[in-house]
Amino acid sequence: MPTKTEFKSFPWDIPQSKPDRPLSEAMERMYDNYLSPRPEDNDLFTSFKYTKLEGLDYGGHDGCISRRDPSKIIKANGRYYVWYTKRHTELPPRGAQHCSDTVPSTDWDLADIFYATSEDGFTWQEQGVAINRPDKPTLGWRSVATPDILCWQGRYYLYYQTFNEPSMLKGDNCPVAMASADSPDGPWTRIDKEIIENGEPGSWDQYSIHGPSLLVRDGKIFLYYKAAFGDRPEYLCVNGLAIADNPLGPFEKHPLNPILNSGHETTYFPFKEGIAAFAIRNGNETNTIQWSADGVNFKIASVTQMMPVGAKAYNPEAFIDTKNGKGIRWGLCHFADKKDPTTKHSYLGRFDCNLVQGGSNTDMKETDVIHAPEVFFAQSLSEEQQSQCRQRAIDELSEVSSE
Ligand code: AAL
Repeated sequence: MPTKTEFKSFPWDIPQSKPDRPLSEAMERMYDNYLSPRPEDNDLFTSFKYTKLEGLDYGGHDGCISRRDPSKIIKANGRYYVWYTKRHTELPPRGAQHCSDTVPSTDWDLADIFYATSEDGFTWQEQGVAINRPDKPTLGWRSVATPDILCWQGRYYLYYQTFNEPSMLKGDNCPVAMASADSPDGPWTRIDKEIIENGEPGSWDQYSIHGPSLLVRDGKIFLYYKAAFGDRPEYLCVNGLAIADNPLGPFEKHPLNPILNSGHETTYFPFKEGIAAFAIRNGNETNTIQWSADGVNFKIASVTQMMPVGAKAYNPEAFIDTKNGKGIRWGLCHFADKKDPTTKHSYLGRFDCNLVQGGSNTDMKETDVIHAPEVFFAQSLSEEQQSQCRQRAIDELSEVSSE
């Protein structure tokens, strides 16, 4: 152990590269794990801003209309396009035990894929359905959800989850199918079959491929996805990668899958020579932005908070096979309103961020995000937890006084 006199104190001027002196593990990490010692100078650190969208109707937010899980946003025909899960049912979700042919089990049950366009990214016009539920027993007859878009050789491809039973009957079980079109306005030609098969029995992705997220890299189609594994309620959400030479597949799953150990929903974008990803919740690395040079071996690039749920960005570089991704500034996400269990639904919103190369101006790089007290108190103890905590305190007091 070196004594204090053997080396100088850590300097006042923040060294931009690792100083040649003994360092604690935390300070080693500051230089080894992040792009810069200060998050404000880290191109892959951001805070997030949120804006409500104009133009989409939710029928008074009574839970019968829901929009969630938006796709990446693309620019075409002089406007922005987005696809998403839309549920318009006679009743809000009632759970797998109380659902029927017309009553949804979950927020994404009995849903179709709709699309909307915008000229400014804030006001959106719903244009109608892109992919509806086919007749039983065609794949997806119960629900089609959580789409993402791929632009490949002048054609458009939508990949989406397909349900043949109400979600949560046995789990959130579904494979992915695909449809293609010459124009983002359709008409869409559907491939009503599993385009990426679920894993073999006993494997982590045996029951589901969720949230397909498409990028083009190395001349190939990279499809990232999430699966929740383990018996519920003890499950973990991790992400995998499947790669294909053409949109119809075959999609080959990466031998190192899963490639992200945390993250509910998938958000991926090219950054510098590699790929960046959001790990928003579920798992040890919740609230992190990660990066990998090869699209496979991800490391934490920054730790942040209030990350967008179900987010996809406006990302013109997603399909150009770049090796110098400039990053993202905005996208759409969803807000799941579960406050009143009888009107559960979700709505789309916009997020803004500063995840661009050289975007080191400190706009949207706040480490000190202050939340309103209500945000904390919304996480209140249940009555049961409160009475347990009271009892524990009373017991502890009596232990001390009996000493
Ligand atoms: C989402 C995604 C997938 C799940 C469900 C609908 O946020 O993770 O799409 O199946 O929830």
